[in-house]
Amino acid sequence: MLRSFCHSRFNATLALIGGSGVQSSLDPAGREAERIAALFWWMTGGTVVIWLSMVALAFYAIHARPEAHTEKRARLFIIGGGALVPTVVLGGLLTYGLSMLPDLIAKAPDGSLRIAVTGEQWWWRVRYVLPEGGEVVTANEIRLPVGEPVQFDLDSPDVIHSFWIPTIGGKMDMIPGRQTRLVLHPTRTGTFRGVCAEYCGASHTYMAFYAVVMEKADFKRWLEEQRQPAAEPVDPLTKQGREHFLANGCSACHTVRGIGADGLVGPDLTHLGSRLSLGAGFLPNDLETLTRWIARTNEVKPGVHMPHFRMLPADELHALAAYLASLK
Ligand code: HEC
Ligand SMILES: [Cu+2]
Repeated sequence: MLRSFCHSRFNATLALIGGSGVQSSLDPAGREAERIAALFWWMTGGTVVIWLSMVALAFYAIHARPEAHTEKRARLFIIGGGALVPTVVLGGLLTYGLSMLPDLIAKAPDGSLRIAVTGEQWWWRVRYVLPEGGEVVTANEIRLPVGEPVQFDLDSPDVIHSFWIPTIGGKMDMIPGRQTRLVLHPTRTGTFRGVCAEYCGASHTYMAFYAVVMEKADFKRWLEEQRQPAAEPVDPLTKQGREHFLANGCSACHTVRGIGADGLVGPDLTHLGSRLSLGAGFLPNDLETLTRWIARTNEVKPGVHMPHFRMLPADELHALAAYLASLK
């Protein structure tokens, strides 16, 4: 377990230090992130120029002889350098920054892909709103078609979270009792990482997700697969696993479409096996981790709202994990 924790921290740290990778706003893969990166470089450039001028002036002031300046020139210098130049420079940078706002909070054009994301403690409920009506429900992973605008409708039932995929765009708060909106335009395919950017409780740090930007045709195929009910178990082990899932009350909290499990407290598990991560973007999705998750949930994720199932015999845990892993 510790290894997995360190592993994900390690990855995130690397991404931050490297200034590139799956979670960097300076290596943009979206139109909004490109603008934010440009804003960052202009502001940084402005800061460097102002700082260098101030250092130069300080050196000049140390070495200049006071009698070299008339009273009038000194006053002009104070008004010009102390008020006029800062007002013009900072005003310019501010205007440039503010002029981006209307675009960043605009609605997506009619007919655009819409995804409702709810921030839960501490995971993401994801619903694709289909243009023909209906929804495709999944969790803890977001897939997007490249080159198309997508509108996220964001909310939360209890505490404030913030939805952020740094590589694709800016962040937006998820506020109880209100719906907020974020429009993004992914510009290249790849697997990126999103995080919760507002401290929301014990497992805030472990509330992440993968955002996979795909070719349009691949995305369509993926969405159609996600729309299907859960795969039928084909071998005795996974068949047993399904029975254990229903017998142990997992279905009170989890939905697995097609087997009569329709709980809404936890993430939809209908296609759990197809997801890149487990437990909201911070654990690898493999059999070993899945078994540990079910048996020792509370040790794996602090404050988690899922009971642990340590009392189950090992073969039952194994069958449960095998069944969930088979749900591609
Ligand atoms: C009381 C409600 C509850 C019960 C009962 C419950 N779970 Fe959960 N489960 C949750 C919640 C809430 C989460 C999300 C936790 C998080 O990531 O913070 C979760 C997460 C999971 C995940 C990770 C999902 C993902 O998207 O990564 C798996 C797998 C899982 N549960 C399996 C099970 C199994 C198997 C059982 C029965 C043995 C079970 N759960 C029983 C509430 C429950
Ligand atoms: Cu959060």
